[in-house]
Amino acid sequence: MLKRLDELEREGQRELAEARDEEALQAWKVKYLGRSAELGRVLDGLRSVSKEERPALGKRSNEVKRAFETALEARLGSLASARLEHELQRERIDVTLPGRPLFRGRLHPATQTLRQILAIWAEMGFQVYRSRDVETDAYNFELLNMPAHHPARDMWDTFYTTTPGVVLRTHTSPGQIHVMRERAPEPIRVVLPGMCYRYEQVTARAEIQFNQIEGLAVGRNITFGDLKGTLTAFARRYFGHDVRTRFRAAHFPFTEPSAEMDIECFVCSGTGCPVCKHTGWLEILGSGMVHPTVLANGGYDPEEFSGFAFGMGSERISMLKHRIEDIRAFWANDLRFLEQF
Ligand code: FA5
Repeated sequence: MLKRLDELEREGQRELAEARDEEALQAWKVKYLGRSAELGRVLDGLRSVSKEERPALGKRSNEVKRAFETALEARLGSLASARLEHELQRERIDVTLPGRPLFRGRLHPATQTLRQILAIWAEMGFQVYRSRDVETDAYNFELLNMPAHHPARDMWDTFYTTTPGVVLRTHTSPGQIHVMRERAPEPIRVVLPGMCYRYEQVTARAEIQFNQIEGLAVGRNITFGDLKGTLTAFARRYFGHDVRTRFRAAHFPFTEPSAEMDIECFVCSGTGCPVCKHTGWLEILGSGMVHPTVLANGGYDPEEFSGFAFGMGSERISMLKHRIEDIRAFWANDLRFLEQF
């Protein structure tokens, strides 16, 4: 009997070593450790063995059983790790590696500037009013106090459409008439952002399309002092609290009096440099008190109401703030430029 147990152990271990997959291991388990396995039968038959033989035989049977169980456990373990190894080789994905960064788009620098400027005007109580890009001659010129053949029309080189009397707006000022006609006789405090179009020679400072932000305030007691105070407050919020400003007399047919506002050149602090063309000042906007004719065209009695208006080119302002030397960079779609913002 003991001899048979030794043989059984050898056979079992040999067959176990030959089992290649889980199915074979299961079959091996049934054969060597199952209910009707030979080893089980030996243990069952212990009672019929003589008292003297019984302890040695029992001990040996249990040894073989434990040896089989341990060996099976080890084989199952090594099979599982071999399978894992195989899977890892096949998949070749290392889930512990950091992910690839996704390319994130960003807002165009012109949009960023528009939003920054509009946010400041919003803080100062100005609502955004959107007006159309394609305008009639009447809104772009006539209602702004520039009748047909008025020489001031030459200030704006205009794109005419094939429809007579329809133009691409040359400035955001026609929006003034739209908003006044919509709101009269209520007080107004709005900013009107939008693209403007001019049939101009394209240069480092001038594009054929550019954004302007118009502003309009209409009420009963609005003075030139309000205009100066409001525009100075804006310049301080946008360019920094100690920026110096100045107003110069100018002419626009739709404002009287009219003024252009300059800020002190922040490159040279006013001492003169190529950026400010050695004047120490940089022009940022045109402005003035709304002309009585324009107020009347908008539906406000100029005897009772007054107002101020201004118009700034937002790309030009962005160029000053970020020291951009050529306005053409805004619409050239060059990622090297765009990615800097
Ligand atoms: C006007 O267009 C007036 N409508 C502004 C205004 C509004 C005055 C309300 C009074 C009351 P001007 O043509 O100067 O003015 O243009 C205003 C701003 O637009 C300029 O200061 C400049 O910043 C910008 N701008 C004008 N032409 C161009 C251009 N070709 N390319 C880029 N920006 C331009």
